[in-house]
Amino acid sequence: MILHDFALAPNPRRVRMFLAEKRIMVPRVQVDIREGAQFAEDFRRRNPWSTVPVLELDDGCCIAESVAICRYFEERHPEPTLFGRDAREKARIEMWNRRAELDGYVPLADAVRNRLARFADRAVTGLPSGFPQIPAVAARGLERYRLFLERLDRRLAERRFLAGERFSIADITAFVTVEFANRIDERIPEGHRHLARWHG
Ligand SMILES: N[C@@H](CCC(=O)N[C@@H](CS)C(=O)NCC(=O)O)C(=O)O
Repeated sequence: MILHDFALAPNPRRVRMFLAEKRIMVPRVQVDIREGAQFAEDFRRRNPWSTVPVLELDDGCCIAESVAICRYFEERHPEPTLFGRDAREKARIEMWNRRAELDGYVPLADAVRNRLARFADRAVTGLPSGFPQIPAVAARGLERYRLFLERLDRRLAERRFLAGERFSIADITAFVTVEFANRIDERIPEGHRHLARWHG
């Protein structure tokens, strides 16, 4: 088994945090997406969508998508659970993880990719060119990300972690998102003290 990783990228970081929580060691290889290694033919054979992370199993089966990879490890190593135990907890964690990804990570990624010079003509992940940056998309992404932080702060006023009293995959997704925002110098706003407590 090998994890196709890139140390500087947020989605592979989700998987690395997940593995660290479960104390699982997996051999890793770096795919330097800043140098375009995700577009090399041998990588595209593993994941035609040209994104990391990818988990390659011993029989050659390749699993892309960070949450799918995390689910694989949850099945193989159930303890400590990061996806929940019973129907209710599993559903709550799924709900918060989807919110963190769809209302937090995705808008923020739009803001980052439509703003940083490094992504000029590459505003869409996994494509080498042909997608110019659109400043209005960056602005809307940032607005939505800030709204997400407000909601997160309100939620964390009531609960220790996103989905309740147990740390979960939802916290990992949200944490990596908040860290990713540093790329565009977007910090946790002053008044968000519950969010600041959770972030540590
Ligand atoms: N939904 C995917 C997103 C993967 C993704 O966007 N990966 C980025 C790194 S964080 C990537 O590989 N980017 C390649 C590129 O920019 O072309 C997942 O959760 O794994």
